[in-house]
Amino acid sequence: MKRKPKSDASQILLGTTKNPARRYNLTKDGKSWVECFPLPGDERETRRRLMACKPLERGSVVMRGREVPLPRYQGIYGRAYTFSGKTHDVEAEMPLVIAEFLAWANTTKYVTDRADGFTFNNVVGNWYMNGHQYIGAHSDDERQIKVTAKGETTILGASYGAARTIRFRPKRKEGTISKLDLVLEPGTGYVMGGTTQRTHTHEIVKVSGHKGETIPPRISLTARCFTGSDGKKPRKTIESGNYK
Ligand SMILES: O=C(O)CCC(=O)C(=O)O
Repeated sequence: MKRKPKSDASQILLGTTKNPARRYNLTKDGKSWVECFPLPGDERETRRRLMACKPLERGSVVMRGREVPLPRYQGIYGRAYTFSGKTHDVEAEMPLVIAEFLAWANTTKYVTDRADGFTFNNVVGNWYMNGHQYIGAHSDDERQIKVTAKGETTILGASYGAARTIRFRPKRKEGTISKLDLVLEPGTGYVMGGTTQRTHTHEIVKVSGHKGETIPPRISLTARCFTGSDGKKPRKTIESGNYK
């Protein structure tokens, strides 16, 4: 009898940030990774301040030539960001709670341990009002953010409010690249580092049905280092995955 060839399916990792401060390698060579850690400060108070600056409109993206609303509220601070067919302009003002987050992000080892002048200069805020709101699988457009000579990028995230799952999926099926489902508990920081944007997509998983309705709001802030000048369009816009 012919044996079925051994599946080449990716390893599936499951994680939670209940006990943060750990690194998950997404590739066997350890070049793509996610690290999580407890955030400083009072989570409830930060969440309250962030809820007070939720954008009024959901905003939109362009998918297959059509303008469609984002399935969450989103604000861009510091530098404009082009994705999914359009340039998302910065909000007129950066709320103090977001400016404080950006200043803190620039004191972390992800900045201070580097000798290349890397500084976070942009924050994307996402407000997911219940489990039905999500962000689809995507990876960051490396033409807009700082990439090292080794092809590494650093994106620092912070999660407040409801615990939600961030899912990392390998872009290639073959090999030993892992899929990771990481439950982000309130008050957790995470860094997507190394070559993660090249090898994996990430998303906040949608929770459908009644269960989704009952999930309280979650707010995330992600800090990036943009290399272009403010509001300048990159050479091309991206339409990566179903980023919406
Ligand atoms: O809400 C999150 O933690 C993820 C945000 C995200 O995927 C992004 O900013 O690219």
